Amino acid sequence: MAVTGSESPGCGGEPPASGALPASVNDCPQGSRDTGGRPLVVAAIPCLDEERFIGSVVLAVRKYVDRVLVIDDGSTDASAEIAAAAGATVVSHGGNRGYGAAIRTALARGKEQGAGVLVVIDADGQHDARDIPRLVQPVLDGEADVVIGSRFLEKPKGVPFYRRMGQRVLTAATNAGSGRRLTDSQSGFRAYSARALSLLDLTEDGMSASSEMQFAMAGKGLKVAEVPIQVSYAGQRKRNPVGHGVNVLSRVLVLLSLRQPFVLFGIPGTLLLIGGLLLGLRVFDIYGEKQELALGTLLGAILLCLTGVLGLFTAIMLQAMKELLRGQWERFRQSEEAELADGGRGGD
Ligand SMILES: Nc1nc2c(ncn2[C@@H]2O[C@H](COP(=O)(O)OP(=O)(O)OP(=O)(O)O)[C@@H](O)[C@H]2O)c(=O)[nH]1
Ligand SMILES: [Mg+2]
Repeated sequence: MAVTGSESPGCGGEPPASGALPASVNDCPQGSRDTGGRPLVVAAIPCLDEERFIGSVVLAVRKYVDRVLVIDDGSTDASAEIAAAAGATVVSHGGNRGYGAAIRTALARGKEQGAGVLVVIDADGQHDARDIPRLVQPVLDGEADVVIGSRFLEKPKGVPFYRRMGQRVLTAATNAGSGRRLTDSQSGFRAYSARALSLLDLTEDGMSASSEMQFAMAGKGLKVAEVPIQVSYAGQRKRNPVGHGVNVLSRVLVLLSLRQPFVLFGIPGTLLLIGGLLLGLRVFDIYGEKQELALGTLLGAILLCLTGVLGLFTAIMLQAMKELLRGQWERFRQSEEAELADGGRGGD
């Protein structure tokens, strides 16, 4: 993992202009400043081929944070060069590892740099950097570990209908799976506390990372807040919304089945098995009353019992896989962190 650009701790240094938020860092060549004792606010921007927007996004974000990191994920355009020229530190994956992998790198880098708050914001200019202070404030006040910029907390302006519907389905599935009720499970505009950075543990490489985050936040007992944001959809869309929606939804189901196999398979399996056994008893009843075999009821009972046993078996298998994967994932994380530390030593 390569790092370009540089941070200049100590650049600037006066206390924030207003409240607990950092003052502008426009006068600071690499977007970094001495925080004078207040929590360090770092922004991380996952980026893939965003040369049209990344420069202006970095410049806009720098006004509200101490440092800007751009996690470049194998962009084939000039994104990395423009981001560095605009004052960001570019962390390069060297190839496309996916949005979720970029978020993992962002969290790890934020933690490594001692961020009191890490803001993650998209590189394509859809988010408004002026919203950063409102996202950061609940973390600074100790009211939240994760603050999500929600497009749906207030009436969304200019969000196309098909997107609203798609987002609603993904949020409903993620809420049901995680047990946490949020209005926008897929927002890429978020702020994290230092506690969240050290506790969140993600595995998803793709766009389903936002849903996985909601599972992880619930699992770790993190305090979550939402603040309303408006998003611009003026530019061209980059991904097919149907393919994107199906992909995230299927990953949410996989996540749920791996995290809570007994909820997804064990409970329905048990209910089906009980239903099958009761139907089986009914077959005996009918035979006792009429001396005839109720073939339809018998077939129904066999089908229910088989499906129930299959559900229970799947739940047990997934539980065993979960235990196995936990060890594997720990090893993978350790090697990823070692790689990140090597990159940091080589480039920072
Ligand atoms: N590092 C990294 N960033 C990515 C990847 N895919 C997307 N991104 C960035 O993640 C952010 C969100 O991705 P988008 O493709 O804009 O997703 P979206 O906002 O849901 O979709 P649109 O409405 O079409 O813009 C943008 O800043 C992208 O540049 C990736 O594979 N790696
Ligand atoms: Mg976008």
